[in-house]
Amino acid sequence: MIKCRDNILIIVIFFVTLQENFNYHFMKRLISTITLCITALVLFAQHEKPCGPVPSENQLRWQDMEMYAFIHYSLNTYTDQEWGYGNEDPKLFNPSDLDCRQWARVCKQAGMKGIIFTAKHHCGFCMWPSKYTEYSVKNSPWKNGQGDVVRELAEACREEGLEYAVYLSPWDRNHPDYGRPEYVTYFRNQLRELLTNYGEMFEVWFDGANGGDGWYGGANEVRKIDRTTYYEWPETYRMIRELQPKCLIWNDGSDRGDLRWVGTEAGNIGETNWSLLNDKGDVPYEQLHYGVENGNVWCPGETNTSIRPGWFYHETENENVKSLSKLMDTYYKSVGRNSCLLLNFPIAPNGRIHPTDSLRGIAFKNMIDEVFKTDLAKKAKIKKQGKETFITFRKPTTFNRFVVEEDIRYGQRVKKFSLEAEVDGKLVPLDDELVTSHPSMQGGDGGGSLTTIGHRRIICFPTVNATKLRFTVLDAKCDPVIKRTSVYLAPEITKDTPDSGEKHASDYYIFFGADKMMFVTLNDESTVTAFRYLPPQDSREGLVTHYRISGSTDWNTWETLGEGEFSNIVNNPIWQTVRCKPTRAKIIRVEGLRLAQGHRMGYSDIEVVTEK
Ligand code: FUL
Repeated sequence: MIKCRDNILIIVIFFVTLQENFNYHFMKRLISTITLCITALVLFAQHEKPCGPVPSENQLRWQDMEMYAFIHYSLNTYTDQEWGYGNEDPKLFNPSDLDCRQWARVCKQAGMKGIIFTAKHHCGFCMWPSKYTEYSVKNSPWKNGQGDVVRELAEACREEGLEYAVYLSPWDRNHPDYGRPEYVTYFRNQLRELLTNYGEMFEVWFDGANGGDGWYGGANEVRKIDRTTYYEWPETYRMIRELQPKCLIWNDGSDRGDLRWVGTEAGNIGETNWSLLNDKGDVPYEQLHYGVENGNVWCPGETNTSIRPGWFYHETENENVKSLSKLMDTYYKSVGRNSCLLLNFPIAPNGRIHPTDSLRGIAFKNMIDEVFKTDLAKKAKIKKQGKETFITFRKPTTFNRFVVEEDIRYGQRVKKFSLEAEVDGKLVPLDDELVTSHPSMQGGDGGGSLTTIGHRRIICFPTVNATKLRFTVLDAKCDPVIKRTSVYLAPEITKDTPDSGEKHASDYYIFFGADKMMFVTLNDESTVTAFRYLPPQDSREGLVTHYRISGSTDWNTWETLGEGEFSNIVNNPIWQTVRCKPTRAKIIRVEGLRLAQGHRMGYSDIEVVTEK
């Protein structure tokens, strides 16, 4: 619009000059009228000035990416863990068939516009030969220590025309100095290597998991840090801005980056989603998930989730790759809610994306293309009348998706809107069938409960056959600037539930022996091969982060089946599986050695896996 306004001004000057050179009365009048009209246009264009905070050039470019991939790959891939402790042997890293080009090809075909790679996860192992540590690929057998995964991936992305970026975990369970100022210098040195040696990056992702127990050079202790001060983020941000001016900064802490986490790893953002936060202070879950309506900085939400339950590859999850309907649901609840989707593809131990994940990713992209192939509004008459838009179809038309976009260059404006379809001569309200939460936002006033729009809002509703659609902006911060209204008919897809293919004991009885001790008694003595725990889903209360599991046949002698940490269970409260050597047991004892919150251990579901 700015450019357009400049052009209009040039035309005005042109006509004024032209007018001065004409003597004919008629021509003079005609030219004055045209000049007047154009001046009115200029004034109108000026009317569309920003309303509240607006996105930067970088944020605008980012928003248009819509979908990009995460790749989780590290020593965890070889230890079957989600979080390494920091003492895992670098010699474990020896993929037979590592192929970054395969990753890039798959991601591209899955509709991803870029890749963010775990250059360093919490275990501290570096996937590039950093000169600041020995804990890296240079001490692995892969390519005799001469390899550099970050370089191979950066090159593969460039070849495929994908953007490239890195994840650098601030928490480092390997480094002896973690928790001391020396570590922050080390962290910054590593970041500088990544920012300078591998070409342009579109984003830098810093994880929010910070501090806890770890190896720390052999200290084996708990180290706590103050997230708001320890890393001296403002200094690090200055370095990033200087070295990579086009790079977006991800942060979920108190220092405002360019993007925010959405408070969950389940793959959804609030149906009400303001791309705004306040520039100061901590950001609680509600603000991460829904944004802040009157926030004073532009900070859009990035929805991150994995194509499998976990972030790293686990063979046991091969049957649990997300279904097409689940992925579409994620798409509607991220891209369709004014967010971008960061979808993770884990790398298997051979160094490639597993075929099930790649096929599912590609099917996902095909389905998106299929749904949004034909905009039915293109064949209809669209009439704007104040805050209402009428889409009148030539004949009764069947549809179930509505897409609307604001021109966010002028800020995010719409607070509330409604959607109605004319069916058999009567207007029926259309609600977002994917909205289940946030009661304060439920208007319950028939189609008036739809809230924010932003870059794009997709409304899914049961299929209707209608002659007309009415879209009404009911409340907005300033005059709405709507740039798209489209209508689609999405094919039905069956909701399939993946099956893990294992036998689970169904005849058991659970009781608590103490606040943090649970017993599971099986009807018959069996050979137990795994224990599974689904933590509480709605709160951290009672959620077990560290466990010990034992089995017994007689209540007297107990054999330990497993002991350890349920890594990342707070942010990603999925089923946790503890495998054990086949052990005869009738009673399983579960001890919650540490809880995320509260005093009494909690659970949503329990499974005992036995030999058939
Ligand atoms: C989390 C981490 O702790 C997980 O391991 C994973 O990397 C995810 C993307 O972020 O907070």
